[in-house]
Amino acid sequence: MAKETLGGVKPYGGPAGGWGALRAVAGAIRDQMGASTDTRALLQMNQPDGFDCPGCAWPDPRHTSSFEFCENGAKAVTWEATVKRAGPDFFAAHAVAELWGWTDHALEDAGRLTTPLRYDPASDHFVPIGWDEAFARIGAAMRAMDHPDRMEFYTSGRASNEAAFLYQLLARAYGTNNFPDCSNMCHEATSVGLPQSIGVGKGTVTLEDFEHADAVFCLGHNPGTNHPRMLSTLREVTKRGAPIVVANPLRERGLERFQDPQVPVEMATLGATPIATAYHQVRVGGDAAMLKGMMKALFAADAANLDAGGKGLLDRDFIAAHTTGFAALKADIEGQDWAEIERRSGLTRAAIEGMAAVYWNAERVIACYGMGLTQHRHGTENVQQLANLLLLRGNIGRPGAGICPLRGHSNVQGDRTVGITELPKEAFLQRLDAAFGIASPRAHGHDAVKAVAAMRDGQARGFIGLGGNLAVAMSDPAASFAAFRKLDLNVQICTKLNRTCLLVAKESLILPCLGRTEQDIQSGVAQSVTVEDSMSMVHASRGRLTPASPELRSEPAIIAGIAKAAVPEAAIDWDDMVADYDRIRARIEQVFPDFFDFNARIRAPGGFRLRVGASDREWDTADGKAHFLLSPTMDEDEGRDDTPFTLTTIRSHDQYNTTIYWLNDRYRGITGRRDVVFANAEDLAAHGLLEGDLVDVVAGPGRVLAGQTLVAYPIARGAVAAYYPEANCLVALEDYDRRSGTPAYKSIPVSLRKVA
Ligand SMILES: Nc1nc2c(c(=O)[nH]1)N[C@H]1C(S)=C(S)[C@@H](COP(=O)(O)OP(=O)(O)OC[C@H]3O[C@@H](n4cnc5c(=O)[nH]c(N)nc54)[C@H](O)[C@@H]3O)O[C@H]1N2
Ligand SMILES: Nc1nc2c(c(=O)[nH]1)N[C@H]1C(S)=C(S)[C@@H](COP(=O)(O)OP(=O)(O)OC[C@H]3O[C@@H](n4cnc5c(=O)[nH]c(N)nc54)[C@H](O)[C@@H]3O)O[C@H]1N2
Ligand SMILES: [Mo]
Repeated sequence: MAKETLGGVKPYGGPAGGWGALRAVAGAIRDQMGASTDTRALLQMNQPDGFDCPGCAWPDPRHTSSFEFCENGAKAVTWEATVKRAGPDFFAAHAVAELWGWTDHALEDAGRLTTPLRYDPASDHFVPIGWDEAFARIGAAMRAMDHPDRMEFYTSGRASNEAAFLYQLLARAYGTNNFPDCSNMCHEATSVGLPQSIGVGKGTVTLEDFEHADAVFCLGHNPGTNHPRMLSTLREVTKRGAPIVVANPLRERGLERFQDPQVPVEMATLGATPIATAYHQVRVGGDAAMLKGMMKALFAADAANLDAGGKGLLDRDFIAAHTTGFAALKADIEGQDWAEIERRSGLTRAAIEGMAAVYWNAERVIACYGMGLTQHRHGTENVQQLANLLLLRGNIGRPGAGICPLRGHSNVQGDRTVGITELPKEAFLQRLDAAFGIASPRAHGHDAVKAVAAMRDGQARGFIGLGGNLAVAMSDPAASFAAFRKLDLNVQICTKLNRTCLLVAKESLILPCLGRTEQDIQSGVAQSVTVEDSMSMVHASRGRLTPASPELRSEPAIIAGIAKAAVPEAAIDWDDMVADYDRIRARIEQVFPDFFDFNARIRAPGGFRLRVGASDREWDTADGKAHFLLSPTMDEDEGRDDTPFTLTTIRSHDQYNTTIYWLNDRYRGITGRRDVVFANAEDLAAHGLLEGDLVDVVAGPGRVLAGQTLVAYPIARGAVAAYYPEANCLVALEDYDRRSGTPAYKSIPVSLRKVA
């Protein structure tokens, strides 16, 4: 079928950003905020005195001057600041059985929740309930559990540091370390992999480092959609003439060309800045092979350089002084076979050598990466191979160089910092116990996959979600939906209705909370919360809008309400902390010494940076060294060669995780639909398929995504791509990285079955 006749599919010729982005913002405001609205909200985003953008975790360069434009930040804000409401009338009009049939988009588009709700099984409706009764019911259900490990405390990464800290305190006072969290599905490969390599599970660069980098590598992330403010940074890098090398199976417009809406000349002249200097369409799941190939090329070039009387291309002083494991890594890499590297990566040896040459010709290198590296069976090893590559030339812990994981939710990193972890360290638990007079449990708890498995198997009986939409975000909806339906208690603390709320248990409650954009008044005083961005900068965020409903409570207040009902015996003065968030911060400081002078330091414009040892070449590992680590395999996805295609799941330009704003994906040329599968044109021809054909995507018995339309797209051979969350039905719950628990959302072996 020709492009023109295939509905909603038309290649996009423009740059990322530009007028299309401005039009999209205007559309978002019109759609969600009506005529009467307060668009000032948008303008207060990331200002010294405003709120932190709930969009992404990319830092704001200024935090002190006017707001920085970002289309997808604007969508996140208008979606939250919408004038639409899902109040008691809405729930009286729609039974749960009916709502279940709505799309994910329609559920959230009903608007902001306004009042606490309890599920009434007799009528199959959610009905309003008072806060006190809601807390009493939750407390009673929690106290009825026969063991604290029956409860799962999920966190999605929008929660502030203050909310997350109280939440982990609640769970530990109650008696469990079951902390499934969104980062388990996201950068857990980073949180597990990097501490072993460099002693810290966070990025080592600051925004300023980008001003000094001589080359930037972008592996498996899509900033045009997911971290749009990063494009301004990348634009500056190319303007300086520093190369940007991309490894991504799909051609992503934001990595190719960017028209900066902040630059009037570019806008007026319709000019654009090219971003990538080299774009390598690595095979899906081919990064480990590519990274090993780059190191192999580097070792060879280093040897040749030494032979020719040079100093070599490795930073030998750094390696000797700061690392262990070099000899073993060298032997491992030199033992790899080029033919195998080419086959696994889908890139030619010449291409990989070219990438490596850019790497060794640059004095200072930053490597950025996202879900394309982490969401694989060997995601942890991928991250560690990237760290190896950087360590070989001392590219960690000096200006203009380092590793830069693109984090997910705007405060996912901060939530971890303040104690949301199923694997707590003993020293932290001792400080927590001393600060609050509790006896925290020592047994490690569940991550996200294990939590859903425990619910499925009946070991977990209760769930509280501090934000998020876990049942939809998780692999295998059939398994996760059934797991939720078996529960005794399902509590969702959220801003909008989503499918996880509709998975009713014996007792189900929806507790509506304030969003980032809204005023949070406690004891008559407007409160600020704090968040930590991708670069470990902690700063304050203060909402300005009038809350969507007078009945909304803040996340800290809701957590305190649950805590008082569930663990009344704990001698913790919850109300005192909630009355003034400075007191929560003082407690955070007491438990986490890195937050010294917390309340003073967040009052400084721009906040402060938390210590990241590796940024200063202080390696917080057992032996005080950075480690070269081996990966036993080059195959990220182990022996799954027998299916014709490997499917990766991606985000459209008009979604925020499970929140579907609209059905468009502008840069990939898709309008008004999401039921598409992107495939390489030559692969289509080789399999006797045509663009426009209707196919079922089959991952195994019972794992079928039916009725998708094929779209020819510049994507690596052998790869196909479909949207998350629709494609989650193709991922088995058991399909995850054994070391980090991260689901393998980015490499699913599939075949395509043409629908007659
Ligand atoms: N507007 C918006 N912003 C967001 C989000 C959102 O949904 N919408 N989500 C937030 C969250 S929670 C997160 S974690 C981040 C996610 O940010 P990203 O990491 O950018 O997320 P994805 O869209 O999942 O995929 C990234 C890229 O990986 C590529 N890719 C797929 N498979 C492979 C592979 O095997 N190898 C390589 N090298 N690349 C591959 C895809 O083509 C895609 O370009 O964004 C955050 N920001
Ligand atoms: N196939 C596939 N699956 C994936 C991924 C993938 O790339 N591919 N990515 C994974 C990743 S990286 C992530 S992070 C997860 C996302 O998993 P989650 O974080 O669980 O999901 P979200 O869609 O971000 O959550 C949306 C809901 O959060 C609530 N919410 C919004 N704002 C607030 C707030 O301020 N406070 C509170 N309390 N609630 C709020 C709203 O009710 C909304 O419905 O999905 C994972 N799943
Ligand atoms: Mo994420």
